[in-house]
Amino acid sequence: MASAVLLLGACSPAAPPAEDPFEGDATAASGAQRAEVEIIIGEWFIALSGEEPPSGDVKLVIRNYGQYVHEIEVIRKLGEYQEYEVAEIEDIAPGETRALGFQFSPGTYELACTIVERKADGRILNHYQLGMFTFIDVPEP
Ligand SMILES: [Cu+2]
Repeated sequence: MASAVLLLGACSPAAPPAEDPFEGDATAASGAQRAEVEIIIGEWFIALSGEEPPSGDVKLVIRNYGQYVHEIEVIRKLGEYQEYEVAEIEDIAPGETRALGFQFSPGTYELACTIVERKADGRILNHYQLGMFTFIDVPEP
């Protein structure tokens, strides 16, 4: 006599959606207060629209008011000759706004666009040399 065997499909629980630490508001869920700092960029400037960021968890909101694609590198300055890149947002299109979650320590940072491009008419545009950098000083908490 044949017995019927029921095969039940394994039911694996759905994984919760992963939070993107660079785009979302991941810390809001934990109840932490995240400061927001707006940075405006264009030809040929990088500027904070408000106050300098505090130390700790900060959401950088970058708006490209220019006609060209730009990028933002966040560079930690350690003394006069030491520095290292700690974050980067590339390919920010004209009119685009991008967000980046970042943990600031007290000290000096440089924000820079280091794109070097050759235009159709042969001009070479070095964004940094044209003025796309600024320094920010993050105070002790
Ligand atoms: Cu640029």
